[in-house]
Amino acid sequence: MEVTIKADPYEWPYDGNMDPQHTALLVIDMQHDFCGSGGYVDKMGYDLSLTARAIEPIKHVLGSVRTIPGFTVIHTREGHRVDLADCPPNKLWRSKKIQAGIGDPGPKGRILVRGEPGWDIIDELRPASGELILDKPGKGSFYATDLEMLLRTRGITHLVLTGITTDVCVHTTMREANDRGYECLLLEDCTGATDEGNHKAAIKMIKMQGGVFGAVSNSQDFIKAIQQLA
Ligand code: C5J
Repeated sequence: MEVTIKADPYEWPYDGNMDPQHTALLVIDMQHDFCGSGGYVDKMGYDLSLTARAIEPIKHVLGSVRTIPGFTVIHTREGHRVDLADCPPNKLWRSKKIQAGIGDPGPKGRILVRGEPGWDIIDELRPASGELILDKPGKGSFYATDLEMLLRTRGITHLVLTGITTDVCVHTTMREANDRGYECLLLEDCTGATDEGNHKAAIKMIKMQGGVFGAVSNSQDFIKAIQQLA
């Protein structure tokens, strides 16, 4: 059975069939630091509801994907070593400049530091047994990680992207994945940014030039399509 997803600017994937054996769902940085109170985004003073709104749609997508044998799920976490040895000095400086210093103490522990409560994935989207977890020091999921190796080892060629934030970690990952030849789909309601204008712009950018980085769909259309595989 051929499964395709209703998407913009083209029915996804380009090659006419979404094969779960060669597709991975990426859930990017659904950590307290990015959508929970007392975390990094909260400390920066942004509206948490803009990132937290992705939680429920992602929960439904995960529930659906988990019923399909062979569908790879990868959760990512942005964060740094306890001694911040992997935190570039300019990243650290910028964070301190806006009173959200990486490594500084906060209500959810040290900001963006591995092992701290704020760095943890939120309870609602806790990875299930067998799902992969990837720690990254930067915004993109490929830089300084073994993501490429994990995908190649499993023969994955197609990526479905969810998570936060749309304009930073999700976009960086999607752009890099696209350059590496992965066929990418972003689920719009499963993402969110710290600024609504940036979220909308990030979505628009993907759809330019016939889908310059891939295509955009939503949780409902994605779930409807993959239910045929369950
Ligand atoms: C940011 C992320 N926004 N996960 N990180 O700093 O998008």
